[in-house]
Amino acid sequence: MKPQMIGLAVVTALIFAMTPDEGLADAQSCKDLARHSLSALPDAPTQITGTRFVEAADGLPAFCDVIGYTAPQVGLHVRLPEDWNGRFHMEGCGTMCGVRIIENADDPLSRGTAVATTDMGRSAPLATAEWTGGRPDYNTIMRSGEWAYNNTEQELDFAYRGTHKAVLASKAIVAAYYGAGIDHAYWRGCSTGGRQGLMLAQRYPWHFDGIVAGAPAGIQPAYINIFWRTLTNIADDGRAILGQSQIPAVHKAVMAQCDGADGLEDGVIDDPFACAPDLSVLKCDTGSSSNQCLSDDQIAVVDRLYAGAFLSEGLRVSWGVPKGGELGLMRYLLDDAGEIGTFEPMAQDRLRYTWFDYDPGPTYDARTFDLDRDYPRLFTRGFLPAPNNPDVTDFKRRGGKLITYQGLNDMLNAEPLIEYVKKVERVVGGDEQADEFLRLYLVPGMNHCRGGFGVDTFDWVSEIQAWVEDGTAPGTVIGYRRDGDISLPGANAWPLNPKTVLKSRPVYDYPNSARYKGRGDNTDAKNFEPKPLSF
Ligand SMILES: [Ca+2]
Ligand SMILES: [Ca+2]
Repeated sequence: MKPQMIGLAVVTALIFAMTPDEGLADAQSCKDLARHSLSALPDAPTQITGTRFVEAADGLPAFCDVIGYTAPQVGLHVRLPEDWNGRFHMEGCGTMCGVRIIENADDPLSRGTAVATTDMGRSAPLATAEWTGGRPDYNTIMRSGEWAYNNTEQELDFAYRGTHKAVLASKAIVAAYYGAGIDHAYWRGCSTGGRQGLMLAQRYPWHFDGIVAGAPAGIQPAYINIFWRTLTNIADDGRAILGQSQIPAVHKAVMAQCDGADGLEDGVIDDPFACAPDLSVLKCDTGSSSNQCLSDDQIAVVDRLYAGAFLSEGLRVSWGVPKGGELGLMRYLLDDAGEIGTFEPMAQDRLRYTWFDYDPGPTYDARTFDLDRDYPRLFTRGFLPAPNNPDVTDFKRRGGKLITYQGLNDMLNAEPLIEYVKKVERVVGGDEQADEFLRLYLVPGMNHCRGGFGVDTFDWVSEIQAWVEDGTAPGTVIGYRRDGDISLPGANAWPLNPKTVLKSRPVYDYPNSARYKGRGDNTDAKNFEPKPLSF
């Protein structure tokens, strides 16, 4: 400890000795916050419906826990730490939201940052686990679309307005509590959270200084891949052609042909765009298919799944399954060959309640979807939540920084994000201009947001902070794979406990992907180098 720091420690100790109820004072200001009126906040009249003071524990500092909503019914959850560092972090949501999982922001909170999240305008019952004494079934809430039935108002909130209002309200709560302005504001989210992040850069460029937008959903306004995969596997008699239990054999055959092509057999295809597997190896010798081999019809399905969807005039309307990501098909091919083909609930709800101009409603059967007839009908509403405007020049001009990333095994497809980033580059005047504020990282082997066979844990918070606050742009970023853990890093996550790290890998900004140099420990990042992807 430096001498002046010892001095500071002594002074701090004296202050605490002189004011023994320092913690209580904060508990009092947290209590007072509940009576603070924000009902006249411009564009976001807000009610704080509850506050409680939470003592420091489990790696988190003491904080004031705040719930409330902003008009019309956009739910908020805000956490205000003691010893605030002047930063504001907002955490994105997932799928169709309706929940406030503030625990996902534990890592910035543990560093002294004020954190917030929103349900995007749809406050489902039991949306806030900790306040209801148990963990609600988040997935059922988030994957259900009934709320959007003939409900344009809430669909607007889900598209962009709710997030905007929640930002206004959360920032006002932070300012009211600390009596001071925010120094730096950050957004982090993946999937729907990534969509929210891009949308903020596009529509509200003044809200955040730094945005981390992972696997943004819906850049293709009607991302029909989430149900087309099921649809293209249903025969005329309604039965599934390829069975769910056959998918592992397909994955195995693809890995046998493409995994080692990058110089390392590690379960990860570093350049899936270069992988062109010969599927004939899967063909059964005898007439009947099994979990080990496929019929001609089944191989034709796999071919279609990889190729993606096209209108009969030739226009591509969806990208295909990423090579190496086949196991992600499990949730789209719910049935075994010969069973009645059924759709994943969320995919079906998108069609029933959110994409058509007039919601067909709960009786709609996705099997009746005709690509040529119905795909062009999805655009009036499908465009509402699509974060696809490449003109983010105002965000750049304001000094905003944007990191976006996606897994290359992601069933939501990375290709639309790559194409979007290329459009942004053209709009801002080229590669170099884009480099001043934008980085795209593609992560080999990672599924949607996390999981899969590659690394899936990154300290994006430190990367974006360093870029915004010190002007240090992210270069090579190290990703980690943790033992059995694909959850978001919690409090005290960084630096990661080395005992929990199985491997680390560098990720390079697009167009590069990491390749093994050919010698040395292949779990160590330093033995990899950048090579351009084929897309
Ligand atoms: Ca490999
Ligand atoms: Ca609707």
